[in-house]
Amino acid sequence: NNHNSFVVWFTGLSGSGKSTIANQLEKKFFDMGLRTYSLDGDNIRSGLNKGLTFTEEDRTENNRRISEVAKLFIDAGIITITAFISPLKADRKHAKEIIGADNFIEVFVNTPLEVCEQRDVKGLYKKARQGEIKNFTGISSPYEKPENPHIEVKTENESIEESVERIFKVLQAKLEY
Ligand code: GGZ
Repeated sequence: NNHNSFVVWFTGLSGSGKSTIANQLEKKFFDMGLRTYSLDGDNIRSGLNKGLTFTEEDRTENNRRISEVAKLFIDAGIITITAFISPLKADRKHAKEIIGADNFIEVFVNTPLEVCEQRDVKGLYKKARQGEIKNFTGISSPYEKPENPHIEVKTENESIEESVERIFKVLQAKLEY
């Protein structure tokens, strides 16, 4: 019953552009009349995962619960997009196992730390450097790059629109008509 549904699992640093790309991708599916749902910090860390911190243990639990929720969404036939840092290889591997390899598309938003830190849209990198935020990904907590993502996006080389289009084309090939 999960024809036509899959999880697009974004991974990348804070400020890499995951959410922006995810939102534009979702709009493309919406315009095609397809049902989608995006899971992100705004709807998961504020509710279901309220109380989880940024320790390694809590990130693992955060990512595990997201995977289980994403699985329910694809069972419901909904294209599901997740936009979380998901910094640990083992956690992404586990996500793929929970969701099912056939329904799991990993997209690595490979924006270098220097660029994310330069942008510092929310001022979090500055706070992390000053020690005001602990366990900050890329500064005081690891980010393990995926070695074999289905799709890799480099936001310095490509516009957001181009990245979205490239991801969309790969996913279109997975859709059944
Ligand atoms: C990383 C943090 C931290 C720490 C707060 N480390 O750019 P944002 O603000 O909007 O996105 C980041 C978000 C990361 O949460 P995730 O649930 O995606 O992370 S994980 O998959 O690792 O569980 C950032 C904000 O939360 N934030 N503290 N210490 N990002």
